[in-house]
Amino acid sequence: MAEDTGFRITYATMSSDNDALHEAYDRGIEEARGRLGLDHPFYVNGQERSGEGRVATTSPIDRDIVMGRFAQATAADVGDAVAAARAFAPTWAGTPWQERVQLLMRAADLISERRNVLSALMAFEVGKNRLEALGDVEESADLIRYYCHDMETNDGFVTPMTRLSPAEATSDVMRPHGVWGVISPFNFPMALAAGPTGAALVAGNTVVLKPATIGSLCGLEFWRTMIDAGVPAGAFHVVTGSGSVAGRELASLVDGVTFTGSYEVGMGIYRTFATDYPKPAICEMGGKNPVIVSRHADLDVAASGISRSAFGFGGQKCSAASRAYVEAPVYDELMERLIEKTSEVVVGNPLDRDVFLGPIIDEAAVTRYEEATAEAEKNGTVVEGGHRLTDGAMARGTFVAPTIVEAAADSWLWRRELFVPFVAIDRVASVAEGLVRANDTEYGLTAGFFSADDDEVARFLEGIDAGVVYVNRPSGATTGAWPAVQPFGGWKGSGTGGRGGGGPYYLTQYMREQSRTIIEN
Ligand code: UN1
Repeated sequence: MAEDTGFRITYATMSSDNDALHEAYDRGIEEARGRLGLDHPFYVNGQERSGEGRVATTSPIDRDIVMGRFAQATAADVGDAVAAARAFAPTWAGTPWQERVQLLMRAADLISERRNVLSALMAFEVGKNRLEALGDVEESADLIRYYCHDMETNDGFVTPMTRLSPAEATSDVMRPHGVWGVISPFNFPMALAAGPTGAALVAGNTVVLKPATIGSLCGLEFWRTMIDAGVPAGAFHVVTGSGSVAGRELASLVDGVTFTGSYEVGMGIYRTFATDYPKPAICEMGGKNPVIVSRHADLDVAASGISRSAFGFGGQKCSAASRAYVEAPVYDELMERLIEKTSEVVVGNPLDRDVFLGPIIDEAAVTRYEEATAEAEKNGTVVEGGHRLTDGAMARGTFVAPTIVEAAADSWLWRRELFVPFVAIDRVASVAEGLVRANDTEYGLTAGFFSADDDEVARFLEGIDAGVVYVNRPSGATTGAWPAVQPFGGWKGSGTGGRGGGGPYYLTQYMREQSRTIIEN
């Protein structure tokens, strides 16, 4: 059992000096160390499979830490996993929904119980700080709980309908599609595997999960926790391997798919998924999330919200704040406070108690960061940061300084998703101009606004094209949605649904309606 440290962690948790929590986490780190550097098979029907070849990954904290060597699934392995899931699908769909809910609630509790070791493994694997890693694990459990709760409040989605005569009875029943594929990203390696998997399973689909290569260990640990909790091995399978082989094959075989990742890959899946007949493809893609700061804003709150959302997990959330438009009269003061907040960001080993910003994911991310900095130097000004950090042990990892830039209006820095701790700021003459520029993007995921003026707030809410919006939020201007609190999903190029995860319209995407009329004689 995880000790009850009496402290609830979400992404909105700003700090924790709770000793019991940290001591429990420290023990999680020690347990996690014992699980590093091992060989990992993947699992079809609970049976180990070795695929073809293994890929070793290292920790972004320190290239000398080998996370593990992960078996690479071939197209044939993925075919076997989908066939196994298909064979079990009628049994799982035929299991009373109350039993599915009971099993999944147990799985959610087991995830919470194991949160310290799971989040420490995650910190090693992707470089999340303590609160962000604990948040990711607890979000996984809460997403599953939310979908179970949704199933219960809707009575299993069985609805009695109107009778045209006493002899006629019609019920409306939401039923699963069959086999669901889940392709999850590195940045929320538990939550973005657990959320779609939990929804698909509680709805009665069987699932094949393909986690990102960096994130495979968390994916496998999530799978094991579900199986340990009693989810049948026929209902949930996991394959590790590349996106171009295993991911592509998975998307070609399943009845429904949930992909979270880049716009390019997501749109590719969305365009090609349905070949023979229409099938659901839920794609959650990128963001280029804007913040608007009005002259009526509390600037301290705004600076805090921007800093936390631009630099939290190194800007590697699709919800990260990457653009800020500030009304001219408060621009200088906002910039001053933002520089101050940024200089207070503690960068270093994310396993350490007081570190906020760990490494970014890999060398390719460092290259993107360096290209963005070069563009700001050429076409604007680097106000703060802009360099790789190599002091001491950081030399063995992929650490960079949190960065604030000013950039010319036509710079690509305003358009391209970077996924690094990097925010561009500009002056605007009015909130209306801020809105026009905020919406000038192919994306529409999250957005933030800071103002004490209610009319302005109403205009922002009406005018902004984004699925998740926050007003005057110091814990995150654009990040930190929590299940049952902020449904999370994007508009435009950010997502297919406009029906957020952890919200009331998500689960039914995993089901199809059957209207059943029976004439009694
Ligand atoms: C993602 O980064 O892919 O609101 C989505 C947040 C997180 C976002 C997760 N729940 O910041």
